[in-house]
Amino acid sequence: LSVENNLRRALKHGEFELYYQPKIDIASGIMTGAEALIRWQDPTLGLIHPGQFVAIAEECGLIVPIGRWVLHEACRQVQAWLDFGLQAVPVSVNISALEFRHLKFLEGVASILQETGLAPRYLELELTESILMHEAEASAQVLEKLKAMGLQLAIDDFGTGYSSLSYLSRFPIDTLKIDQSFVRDIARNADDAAIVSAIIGMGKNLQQRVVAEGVESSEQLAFLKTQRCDEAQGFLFNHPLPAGDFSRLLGTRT
Ligand code: G
Ligand code: G
Ligand code: MN
Ligand code: NA
Repeated sequence: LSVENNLRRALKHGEFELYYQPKIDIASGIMTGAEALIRWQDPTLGLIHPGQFVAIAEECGLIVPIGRWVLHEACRQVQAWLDFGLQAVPVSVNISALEFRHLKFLEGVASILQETGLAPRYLELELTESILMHEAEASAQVLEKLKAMGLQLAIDDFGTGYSSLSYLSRFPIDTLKIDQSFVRDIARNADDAAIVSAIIGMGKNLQQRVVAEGVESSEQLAFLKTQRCDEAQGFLFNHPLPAGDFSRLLGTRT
């Protein structure tokens, strides 16, 4: 209960912050996008990672207003980069099940885009397989509406949930993000290498971009390159960065 009260206070007092982690086009090395990752700057405890509070926020429903804040802040920030003349990239936002199923989710996304003036192609939503497969027909309809609005859609942690492959091909998904648990040992473990290759091949056939998450070594990157994986995200390139540091990265791009 006290964490819940602290989360309410954090929302009210502006203690949340977004960090941004670049996604890199493997063939060219160019940054193609970034994932927004929430952090909580508690006045006494310091920087708190989402692993320590997102599940609690989901249990008490506070993830809905927190998620709205995240979406608004991400859109506001990208529009600010554009207004500043920086070559901004699309930003991906993690969406919780409760947010996605909220009756006002679509309305909320639309009003945030309107309030911030951001072109919808700069916003990507990351959804997990379990979010989508729970009431798959209803999910498909929400996804179609988001696509009609012009947003990008990604499946996060791909491979860890269970997707019906027939649904997967019918959902209007732009991007598959391979979960980092499969990427970790690709250079050494033949089974993980086979799984990652299969996901890349499937993405190609379904015309979806494939992003490998958690890329930490040049050996992992070399393998992904041989398999023609589209993009990579991970500590090999950048850790998640505060907005100021990320802005400098945008400013120094050629
Ligand atoms: O760095 P990392 O600790 O940022 O993130 C840990 C987990 O928290 C990941 O599973 C990530 O998807 C989730 N997460 C990060 N930011 C957000 C957010 O803004 N909203 C939601 N719902 N989850 C987030
Ligand atoms: O579930 P999701 O994919 O949204 O979670 C992203 C999480 O992965 C965040 O906690 C982020 O900080 C973390 N992360 C990003 N890059 C790396 C990496 O190269 N290695 C590891 N171990 N974690 C990473
Ligand atoms: Mn994610
Ligand atoms: Na992920």
